[in-house]
Amino acid sequence: MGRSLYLIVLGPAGSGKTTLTAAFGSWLSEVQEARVAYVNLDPGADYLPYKPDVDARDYVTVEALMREKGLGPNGALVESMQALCERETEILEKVSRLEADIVLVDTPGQMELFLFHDVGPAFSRELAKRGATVALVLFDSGLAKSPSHFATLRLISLVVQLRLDVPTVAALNKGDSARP
Ligand SMILES: Nc1nc2c(ncn2[C@@H]2O[C@H](COP(=O)(O)OP(=O)(O)OP(=O)(O)O)[C@@H](O)[C@H]2O)c(=O)[nH]1
Ligand SMILES: [Mg+2]
Repeated sequence: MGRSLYLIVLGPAGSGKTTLTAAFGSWLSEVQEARVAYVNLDPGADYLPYKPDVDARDYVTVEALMREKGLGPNGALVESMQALCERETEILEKVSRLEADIVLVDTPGQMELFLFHDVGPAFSRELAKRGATVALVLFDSGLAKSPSHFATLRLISLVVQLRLDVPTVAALNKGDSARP
């Protein structure tokens, strides 16, 4: 089995991670004829426009934690990151078995939880041992309205690079909805 390229898609809430994961994956498989696999690491995801080959929600969901432990959405999200960390070996084993040229990894909306908890760095470190790993950090282009906005986005992507310790590409997304 050949080694895969892992692309970890990150970005602030609503920056278009899930939509881009699905659209980029379709383009890669249909136009580039690449073998694509999808990993969802967002335990809070409701609907996904792609079919995940490995899904965090098989291990933990934010909804179940809220119901079973009486937690609010943020408390449940923090707890779900801990649960993912505990199942990390199992999840990574599944990811390692994927036969794909490129594995697209969709991450939680609350980027800071994934980054500042152990879970994000632990996953990227382990993926990087298995194949070339790159982080793609998306920003809603509507937020880059001035040089200071743009500098802030660059700083956020630097934080991603420092935490995940893999090459990081920052990209302005939702270009069609940007207003002058
Ligand atoms: N106009 C426009 N809307 C987009 C684009 N990409 C995503 N959206 C919309 O933006 C919203 C958020 O998109 P998602 O793909 O769910 O974003 P996300 O970063 O995965 O969101 P969370 O996981 O909740 O943080 C949805 O309503 C999408 O339809 C785009 O390129 N252009
Ligand atoms: Mg999403």
